[in-house]
Amino acid sequence: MEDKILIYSYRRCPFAMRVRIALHEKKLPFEVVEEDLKNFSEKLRSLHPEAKVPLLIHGSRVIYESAIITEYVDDLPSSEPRLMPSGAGEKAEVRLWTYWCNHQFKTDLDRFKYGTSRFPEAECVGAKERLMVHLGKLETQLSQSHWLVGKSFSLAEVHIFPFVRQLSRIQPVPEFLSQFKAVSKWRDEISQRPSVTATLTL
Ligand SMILES: N[C@@H](CCC(=O)N[C@@H](CS)C(=O)NCC(=O)O)C(=O)O
Repeated sequence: MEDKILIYSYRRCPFAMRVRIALHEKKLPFEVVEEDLKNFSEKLRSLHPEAKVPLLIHGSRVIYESAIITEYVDDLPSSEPRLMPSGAGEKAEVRLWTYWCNHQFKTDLDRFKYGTSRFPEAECVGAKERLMVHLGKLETQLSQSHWLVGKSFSLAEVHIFPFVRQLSRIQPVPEFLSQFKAVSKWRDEISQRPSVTATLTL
């Protein structure tokens, strides 16, 4: 692969973490422009219509939206392993987990984590209970199957793990997390993957 891959990232951003994990899993060399969340560079602002990280530049291509970037990276020729399963049904499952993460899990995680310092009180009421329902959904899946989709680590893990990690890094650690034993085991196993440990040092 000739063109250099450059990502605009922010160390603590779970969306950017998705992209860094995917690139490490695929063993694709890349360079990182570390952005300051409170003061994005002019370059990033000029390239991203919503001024957000992550953003990827590959040759003349500019790609944003983390789950679009990870699919792009996965589709690059001669890059292995494939992180998106090959069957139509399993592809749809990965995209459904991603949709659920972006629209449900993350929504309630943010309301639980930040509360009324960021969100209207009405949105925060019941956030913990909704989050526990979401964790129950993950727990059910991971009690039946080692991975979220199919028989191997996939983009479903790449997309969801950073948010489960974010939840478990809240201080004090939410006491209800220990109830979700399969989720905790899954998170701890993924935390040890070289792609994740490499990502955490960036
Ligand atoms: N849907 C986007 C979300 C990216 C996102 O929200 N990134 C945050 C940092 S974690 C950001 O850049 N926020 C800046 C802002 O919203 O002004 C994706 O998947 O890439």
